[in-house]
Amino acid sequence: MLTKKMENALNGQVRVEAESSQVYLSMASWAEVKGLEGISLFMYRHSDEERMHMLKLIKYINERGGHAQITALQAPKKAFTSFQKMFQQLYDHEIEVSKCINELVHVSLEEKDYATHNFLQWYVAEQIEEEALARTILDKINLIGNDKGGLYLFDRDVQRITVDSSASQNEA
Ligand code: OFO
Repeated sequence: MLTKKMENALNGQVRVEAESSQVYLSMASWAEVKGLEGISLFMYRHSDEERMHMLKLIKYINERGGHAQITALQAPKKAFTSFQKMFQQLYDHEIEVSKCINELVHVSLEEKDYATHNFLQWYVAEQIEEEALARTILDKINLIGNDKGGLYLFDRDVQRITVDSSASQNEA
């Protein structure tokens, strides 16, 4: 059984994951209308992954005698000044999500809820992967600069990064 404090904290994370999914969905849509096909596929996939993170939490809360709350969400940004800035925002967003996960782990220890502590380790590992992925992408973007050929290759490459990251997730 979850304590009220633990349940509320986990519900907070349900919302964070749901908002993350919406943020990346908005990025996907923007990239799609800009003709950045690979980037948009990457973002659609990323949005799906965040929804999966949310569902995993919902199931867990309900299984442990809590009640997962589905709430209104903050609307994401609709437009981006450049795809470079958009990826910087993705990275910054993931850093914030990592802080939220760390805070949740902290609450699980305070509440002496070792089952939840154990459950959260999946998210801790996932955040390491996601931050590393976002950093790799930013490094590639910095290498390209304003080179059009580089952008073409990046748009193609970023789809492969998506496949690789989902493959490693399937192994987990
Ligand atoms: Fe990208 O964050 Fe979920 O956990």
